[in-house]
Amino acid sequence: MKLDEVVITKAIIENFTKLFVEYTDVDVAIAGAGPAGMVAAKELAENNVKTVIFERKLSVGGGMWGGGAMFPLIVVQKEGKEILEEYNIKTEQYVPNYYYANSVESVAKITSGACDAGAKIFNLISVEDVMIRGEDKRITGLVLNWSAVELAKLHVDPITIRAKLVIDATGHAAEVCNVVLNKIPGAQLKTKTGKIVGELPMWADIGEKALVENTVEVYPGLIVAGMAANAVLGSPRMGPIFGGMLISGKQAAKVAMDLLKS
Ligand code: 48H
Repeated sequence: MKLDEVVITKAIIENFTKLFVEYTDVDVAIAGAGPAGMVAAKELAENNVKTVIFERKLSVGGGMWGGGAMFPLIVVQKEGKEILEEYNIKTEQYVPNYYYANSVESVAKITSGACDAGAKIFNLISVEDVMIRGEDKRITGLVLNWSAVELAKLHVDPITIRAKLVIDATGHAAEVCNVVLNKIPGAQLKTKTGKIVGELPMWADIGEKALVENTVEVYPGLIVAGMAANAVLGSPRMGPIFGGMLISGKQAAKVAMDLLKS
């Protein structure tokens, strides 16, 4: 049978549109497909929570690909190793409680885990704003545009999806939390200052431990996860140890599921 390029084109456009329309109304929308966002997505989808991730870049994986200073290995502690093993990622012990894994294998298998669980990942789409409703100006969705539009600095109006909850997993920049503070008059985050406290200098032990308790609903309808959680709540960065990101992803899913039930 001869191949017809127009059939290929229709297969892509028709099916992308169908899928995207299905995901304009979800339980949980996640901004950012780094390790924290993707682990959260897997946990949620596995529990039949309709979950979508929007990722600005062409590739998912955030800061995990590059390991530490482009040496493609990540380090995790015992709890992190156990999560990597859930994804079938090979780990080796270096010294007690320090394990390492290949960063490329880690991204590939974490991505695969999220997809297999049923989470939908849309790449090349940037979250540029939030949708709000009600007296408490609750977050009720995300405002999206093609990353190409953002990169080209074109003025093209965005589109919107509705979500019962949003997770800000955008890493150091905590972009969704910044939007909330910059655009919602009088918005207060549930942090000690009501604002983004800001990330503290490197202190791996404290930074890793802080991640679980920093993974909270910081604003009505908005949960913060991963590096964004430490940036918003004011805890240290931790360098190329990734256990906390994975644990925070799981915690974000738990917080979301508890909120969806309440
Ligand atoms: C769509 C967006 C937007 C947007 C950003 O940076 P990440 O890997 O984030 P985490 O929290 O999963 O992991 C953090 C980790 O990679 C890290 O940076 C560590 C451990 N640092 C320690 C240290 O000391 O420096 O992924 C975030 C993702 C990226 O893929 C972005 O492209 C994406 O979010 N993103 N996607 N819309 N507005 N903003």
